[in-house]
Amino acid sequence: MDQNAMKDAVGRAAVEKLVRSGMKLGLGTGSTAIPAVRHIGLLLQQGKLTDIRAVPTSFQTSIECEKWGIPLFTLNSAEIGGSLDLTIDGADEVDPQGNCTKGGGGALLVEKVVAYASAAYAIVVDETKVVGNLGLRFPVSVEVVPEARVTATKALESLGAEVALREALRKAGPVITEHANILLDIRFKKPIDVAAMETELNRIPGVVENGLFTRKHPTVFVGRGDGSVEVRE
Ligand code: ABF
Repeated sequence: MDQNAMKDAVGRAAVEKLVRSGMKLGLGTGSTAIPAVRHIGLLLQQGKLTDIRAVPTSFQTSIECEKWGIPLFTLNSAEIGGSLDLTIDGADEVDPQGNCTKGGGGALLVEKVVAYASAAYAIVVDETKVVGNLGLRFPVSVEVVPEARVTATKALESLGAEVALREALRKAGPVITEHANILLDIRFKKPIDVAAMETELNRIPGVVENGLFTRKHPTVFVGRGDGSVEVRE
């Protein structure tokens, strides 16, 4: 089964198992979360789902929702009131406890606000994203105000991380997030205490948010090469 078909299967499985009419939904970003958004759109168009109110986590997600006519709101709107029933999102890595790293897609800030405002949380990944320890292979993303680039880099290095500024492809200069910040991608040489590190990173002046997600226990949907989807509760 090719990668796209696998992502489709995992997105569909999460929607079928968890999404119900009347829900307030957080909708994630990335090539694995977007098929879930599409499936919600399809079910709405078919009349199999009704009264969905959605909060998108990025421009990419908003555009996909607009295509499918999924009703969009901000987290602050009266219709949402700052709390969601369920969020479905992708991840860069997920460990056996369900802790994740996110931010490779550049949208970690709103992804975290939305995830932590949700009663239930679901992560959709393919099997290559499942790791023993986070942050050793794929970097942890840290969103930083541009003025703190050097000071935050030094502070992150003092925590034992290798730090790289995320550069824009085919364009000189850094990636600028939807909230006008930069991203520092950090790698650790040995396993870290992920819950403690999530707190520690946010104590650095100028760090807006980081891509460690350890405070929500998600249902993890893992797409496999043979087309099956494993559900880890
Ligand atoms: C979002 O998109 C992020 O949390 C994560 O960084 C990225 C994963 O994208 P993909 O599913 O395309 O690998 O879900």
